Amino acid sequence: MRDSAEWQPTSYRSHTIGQVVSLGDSLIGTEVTISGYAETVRGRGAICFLMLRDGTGRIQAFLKRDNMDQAFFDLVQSVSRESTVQLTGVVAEKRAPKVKEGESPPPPEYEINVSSGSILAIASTPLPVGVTDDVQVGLDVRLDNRHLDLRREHVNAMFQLRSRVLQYGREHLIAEGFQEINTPKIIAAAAEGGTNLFPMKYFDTDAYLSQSPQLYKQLAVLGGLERVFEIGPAFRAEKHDTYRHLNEFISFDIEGAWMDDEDVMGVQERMIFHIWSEVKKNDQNLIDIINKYRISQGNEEIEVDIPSLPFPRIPYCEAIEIVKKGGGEIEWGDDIESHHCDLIAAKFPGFHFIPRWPMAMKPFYIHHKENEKGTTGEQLSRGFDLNFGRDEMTSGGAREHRVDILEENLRGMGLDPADFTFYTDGFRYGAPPHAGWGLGVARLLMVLTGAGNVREVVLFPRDRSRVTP
Ligand code: AMO
Repeated sequence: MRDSAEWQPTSYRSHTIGQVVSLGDSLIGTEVTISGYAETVRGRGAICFLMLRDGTGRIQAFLKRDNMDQAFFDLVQSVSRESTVQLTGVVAEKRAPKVKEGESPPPPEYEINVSSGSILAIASTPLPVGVTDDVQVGLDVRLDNRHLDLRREHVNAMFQLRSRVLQYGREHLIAEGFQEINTPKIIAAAAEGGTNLFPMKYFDTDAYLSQSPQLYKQLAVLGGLERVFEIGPAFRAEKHDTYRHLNEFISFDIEGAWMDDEDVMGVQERMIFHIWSEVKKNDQNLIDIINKYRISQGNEEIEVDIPSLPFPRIPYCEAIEIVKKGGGEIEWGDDIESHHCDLIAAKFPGFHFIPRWPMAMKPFYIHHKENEKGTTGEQLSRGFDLNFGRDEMTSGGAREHRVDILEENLRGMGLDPADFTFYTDGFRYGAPPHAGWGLGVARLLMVLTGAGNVREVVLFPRDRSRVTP
């Protein structure tokens, strides 16, 4: 439930239920109007009890037929679960349960003695997804009915946590001098390779949905904004069908002038440290709600373990050796896949960076690593990943800021520099060395909440088979 202490009255309520419950004593005898979802109705005949819930709490309402419009009383008595109801009544202390001698009484609870109200919208029956009961339905049914799924306490808690993570991330970056930008999502050239673009018609020309804010965040820095960040959608037409890939995801990006790969790894680890510390300090109630559900499902509880700084750095060449020693099949120059990451995670279970990938495996905008070659003499880069366990959270790196080399890189990757002049022109008039990263928000949330599927922490996920709701 959300803290609503500061919420102002609205046309539909004088108080949130959370305010009534927490102000308690000081509201006894006061008339309030509350609105919420009907959870249960008990009692027949002349009196009934309605449990009402809003996003901030739940409270029992006491209704007596003689005290109100009788038609309204009858409607409430037969109201279906999850219908929305507005009630006006006086706050009273609930009769305390008897306690045995020597036991201390429980804290007081409050109820509303209703005098009037109205049914705002009747819920259809049966509910396709139960809100307060424990009936299990599959993820697909839940996602088809996300509007109801979100009313379940632990699902709601996940999305509150998501909002907190973004808030703390923003907060940290702003404190480090970054400013928030928004870059276009309709674009003409691929940042991350041409194979996984969603094409679209833009009036009479061809355009694409953006795979990453990469080129534009760099242009913002080249233009003098110095340190920028963006939290926005990225689209990838990848035919993946996994627990961690979606075709639309929220990418949390930064870019900073006068910074290299080490500098932005520092920003990343400090930001994650801040997020974890703030969640631990402020949001244990949300973690507890998620744990209550996890226990009911026979899953282990999650704990917010604040990671220590600095995160381990396991350079690509070393990572390959760890995988080989662990019995994994891998050669220098291969991608490090999830099953390889398991072998690395056995040694480094928490967050860890994998810096200095081979240059040939990195996009054209990545800077090479000077004075250092790979095991077989190949060029290394200033590109890095951040992993947790078997999953990649982030890619990033120092960028090439010299336009002639950039154009050479483009040609080397089979791309035509003429298609990128909107980008390369940004480097022609003095370009600061710069670096940045892109973090998959949902992947980070999976770590924090213990969710086994990225769809759990995305409101309306888009995958190969899902474009609605
Ligand atoms: P990259 O392509 O590695 O790098 O993406 C950055 C991070 O975004 C997340 N991610 C995804 N999440 C869910 N579904 C997907 N299909 C998906 N694809 C990527 C991952 C990944 O680590 N421009 C660079 C970043 C940079 O260098 O600044 C980029 O986009 O967590």
